[in-house]
Order: sequence, then C-alpha cells, then structure tokens
Amino acid sequence: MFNRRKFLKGSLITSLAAGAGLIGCQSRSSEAEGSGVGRPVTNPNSVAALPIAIATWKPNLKATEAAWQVLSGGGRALDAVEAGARVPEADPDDTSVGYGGLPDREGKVTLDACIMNEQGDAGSVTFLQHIMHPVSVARKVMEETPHVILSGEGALQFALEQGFEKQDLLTEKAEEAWEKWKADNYDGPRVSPEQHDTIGILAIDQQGDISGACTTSGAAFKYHGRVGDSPVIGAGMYVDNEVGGACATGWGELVLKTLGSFLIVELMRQGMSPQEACEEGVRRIVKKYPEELKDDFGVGYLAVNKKGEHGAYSVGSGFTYALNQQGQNRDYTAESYHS
Ligand code: SD4
Repeated sequence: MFNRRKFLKGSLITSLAAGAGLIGCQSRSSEAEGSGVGRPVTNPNSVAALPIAIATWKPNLKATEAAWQVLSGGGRALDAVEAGARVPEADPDDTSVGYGGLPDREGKVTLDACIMNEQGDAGSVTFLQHIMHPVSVARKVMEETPHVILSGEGALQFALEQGFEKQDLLTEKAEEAWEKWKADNYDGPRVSPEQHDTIGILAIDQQGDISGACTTSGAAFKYHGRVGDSPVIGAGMYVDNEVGGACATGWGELVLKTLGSFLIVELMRQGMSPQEACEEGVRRIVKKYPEELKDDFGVGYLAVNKKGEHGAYSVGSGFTYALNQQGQNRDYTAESYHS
C-alpha cells in the first residue's frame, strides 16, 4: 500500500535538498514556538527604495535584469514580472522551468505558472504541456477569461487558441536525466540542486504598483498530474497593492499546506517587516510539519513591502535570490532557520 510519509521521506528528496543547501542542522526550536512579532529581525541587505524587482535563486539575475528594463522605462510591474519569468522559461539549461525542465515520472514536461497584478486580478495555468511560456498563458487567463485557473488539456487548448505555439519541451539533457532516474529504480520526486531555479518574481514599478509571477516545471519526476504550489495564488505567490507581495520556492507541498505567500502578505499587513514575515512563514512550516522536516526538507520565501524593503528566509541554508533595486542587480544568500 502507498505510504505517503515514507514517500515524502524518500532518500532522493533528502539528498537533493541537501545538494541544494536546504538541509538543516540545528533547530532554533525556541523561535519556532514564538510568533516572531516584536523580534528585531532585520535584513542587512534591505533598503527602502523603488522601483524593485526580486526573484528566487541567483541564476534569475537575468530575470531581474529583464524586469528592470521594463521598470526603468516607466513600464508596469505586471509587464516586468512577465518579462522576468519568461527568461528562465526559454532557457534550456534551466532544468526547473519551461523549456528544458525535468519531466514527471512518465517523461512528460508539465508546467505550472501564475501571475497577479496590482488590482488583485490573477491568472494561472496548471499541468500545462507543450507551451514554452506558461506565465504568458496565465496572463491571458487573467485578461481574456472570467476564470483564474485553467488546467491540463483545457489550458493547452486555450493557449493554442490564443496563438501560442505547440512545442516539444523535453530536451535531450532532461530526457537523459529521466532515463537515469528510471535506471536508479524510480526513487521519489525531486526538488533537485541543479533544478533549483524555479522562479518566483515580484516587482514594484515607478507608480508604486506591485505585481508578481511564478513559473516552474515543478518537482522533477513527480507523479503525472501533480500540481505544486507555484500556480496556486496565495501559495507560490501573492501580491496585495495595499501591503506588498511574497513568493516561494522549494517543496511545494509544504507551501500549499500553509498557504505561505498569502500568510506572509497578511503578516506584513499586521505590521511585520518583510523579513519578519518570511521568518514566520518558515517557522509555521517547521512547527506544523516537524516530521517532514526531520528529513531536512527545504522551502524558501521572498517578500517585499510597498516601501521596497525586502525579506528572504528559508528552512535550510543556501537559498539565494536576485535583487534589482534602482538598477543595481545583485544576488544574495538568505538567512535560514537551520544553519
Ligand atoms: C514545486 N515549488 O513544484 C516548486 C518547485 C521549486 O525550486 O520551487 N523548485 O514544488
């Protein structure tokens, strides 16, 4: 019989999270009990300045640069996050997003993406195949339909109707990795080190408006049909123009079960800084799912408030992010719950 816990504890998850640097060592358990409110948490790299574009993972510096090109010309944050997200989607060397993404256990590349604007409109596609730019399909869902989410075959049909081209997204490199995974006895799904480039991106433009996007091929070798946190508004990404925004990367199941990005935005609404809110989001996971975390599983959060201050925090160490603020494009390593 299928044992879910055993499945989650699959050695591959552990080894891959370890490789990603998201493995924890010592628990700061007293902090796990606390609310985080009032604790003087500061992010030394955070300054209040706009415009800003921030994205998960260092390789996405190319994405924050693309977003900056839009923002610096006075463009909308919505256009900036879409432009940023399209960069890794088209990159065959990024094995966690779009073209070149590692496939599911049946060898199919299935994509999840979402986008949200300053008015609170949102669009999302889940379990989408054959389309290189799911973030742009998500935008079309938001702008051209009365719905928020389209999935699978229906999402593909919609994309084709909107003029997107049907393509084979499985690269030779990704297929080889899948063959190797099969040869290695079909271990659990992976959020692998080399795969850790899933992009969550947030931007605030010169008008002070915020938008966000998230796009991924998800956990490698996942069950066919599995949908992660990335396309779920409030889980993988959430923005609110009164407050700020947040996005996530890592093992999506834990983000989904805590609705992490929505939680972080609501914590900022209640007065927390972006850094405090990210830390509380991580603590919520650590506290609720200690069993899963015994296997040293990783989630990383980014947040930004309307002043342009940002926060970043992860369960285990090694979570990097890209920040473009007033034209300075730099990567940083987030602090983490486990050192
Ligand atoms: C997922 N959260 O599908 C995504 C994977 C990810 O870096 O973020 N990888 O669970």
